[in-house]
Amino acid sequence: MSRLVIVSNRVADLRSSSQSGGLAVGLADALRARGGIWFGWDGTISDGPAAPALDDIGPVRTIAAPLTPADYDEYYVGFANSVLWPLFHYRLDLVDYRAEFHDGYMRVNARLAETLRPELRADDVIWVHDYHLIPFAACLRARGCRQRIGFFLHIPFPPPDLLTATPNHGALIEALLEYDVVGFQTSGDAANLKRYLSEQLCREVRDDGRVDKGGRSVLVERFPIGIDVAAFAEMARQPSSEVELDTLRQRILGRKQIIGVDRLDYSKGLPERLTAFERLLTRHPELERAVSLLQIAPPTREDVSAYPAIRKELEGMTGSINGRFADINWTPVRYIHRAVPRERLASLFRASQVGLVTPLRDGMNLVAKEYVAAQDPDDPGVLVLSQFAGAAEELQEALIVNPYDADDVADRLHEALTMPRDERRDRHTALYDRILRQDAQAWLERFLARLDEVGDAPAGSGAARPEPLPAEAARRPNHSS
Ligand code: ADQ
Repeated sequence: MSRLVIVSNRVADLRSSSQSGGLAVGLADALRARGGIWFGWDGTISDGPAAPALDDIGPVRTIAAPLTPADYDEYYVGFANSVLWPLFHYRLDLVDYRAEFHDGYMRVNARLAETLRPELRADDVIWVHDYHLIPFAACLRARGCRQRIGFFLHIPFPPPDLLTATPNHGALIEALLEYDVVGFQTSGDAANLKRYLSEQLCREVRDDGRVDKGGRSVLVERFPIGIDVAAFAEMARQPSSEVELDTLRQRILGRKQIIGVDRLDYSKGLPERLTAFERLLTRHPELERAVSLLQIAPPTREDVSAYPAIRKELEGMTGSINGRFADINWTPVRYIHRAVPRERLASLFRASQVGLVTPLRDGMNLVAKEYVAAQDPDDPGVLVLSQFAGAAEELQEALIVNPYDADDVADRLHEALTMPRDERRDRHTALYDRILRQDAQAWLERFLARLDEVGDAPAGSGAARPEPLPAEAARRPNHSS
């Protein structure tokens, strides 16, 4: 079997036993099984010329390169997180396009490709991840690399109308066609690329998702990402004394808990979520002192100007809701602005009667799947999920909401808090079954199978098909389902 080469913005620490989750663990296992390389940024900024650090761990080599201050400003903070991230999350208002950002993005992709090239073997299979590295295959191809190269986009892919608002969009998308497989989280994302290709680049996309480019064919397909369900469920079953004490206290007081867990990002819909919670308390005074919202939102990308602004807004709203409703022994919104160990997160999910996941736009949203995995199957909580999370395409038995509509979210929260146990169990069984069948391992195997068959199998043969969508998924999510 060919070696696997993973290229991502950050290189996972394969020597640490506490990796951040199923995805890194799954990718690391695949690397150990096949042998290969994990290549990317080491997370540091280095003023002078610095060689990348090589570390050999059994059959796996990690190669982690630093960025210069200009690379960090122009490539990472600039083009990746001030242009592509807002653009791909449908936030044209937050796009800060500058020519030097684009130049830095292309320069860093080219330099990273130049660094990796001498390490590659002719029959390697290369898997590139996410929006930081869209031109990476084109940079390798320009250096004579003919290996199979796949790309997976973890975030949404916008419709053509939005994409064309950014200079250089044509070259960016042409670069995608240098990959052999281009994977997206949802069928909507894949459809957006196909529309762009046919409308803007006049390229025909065949029914099997293949596009011809220079004598090769590129496969565009949906590969919905999953979590390590069994491991997360097991973690949630382990007692955490701190959480148990809090749960006991809540139970004695007859209180229920709604939980939200997100990086503090404007795409996650946090102010809208607080507005909806406030609406719930206003419309249902009987819930005062009977329900609280625990929002965990660790800081992220604070060098990008939009992020301190959302933090300030959230802190202001939390203060205002608590000022309006709090009582001596009841705080309606508990807001934690730091990372929490995964074990404790799992216990908190299990101890919360409602999981509130309301991004304004999200590639998948793994928190939604983690909340489902963590529940007690005999007495599960209810997932309230935004129609704009990629996960909504699969998780139709959640209560699907429009995060912009505070009344809708408040109504569904009330429904979740009062839902009979039988209905909660039925919904949870269906959701659990789906996340189990489409877990991290299934995602990884299906993508690699598609990439392995490049060049030796016609479209539609060999690899397993994706988990079919729920019957309703092709239509707009139905609130009453
Ligand atoms: P993210 O935008 O980071 O990921 P998400 O999919 O929800 O969003 O993953 C976040 C992860 O971080 C989860 O595993 C969650 O448990 C963890 N996390 C969040 N807050 C935490 C906290 N306070 N402490 C500890 N852990 C915390 C991007 C895309 C998503 C896509 C994923 C995977 O934006 O749409 O689902 O990649 O492809």
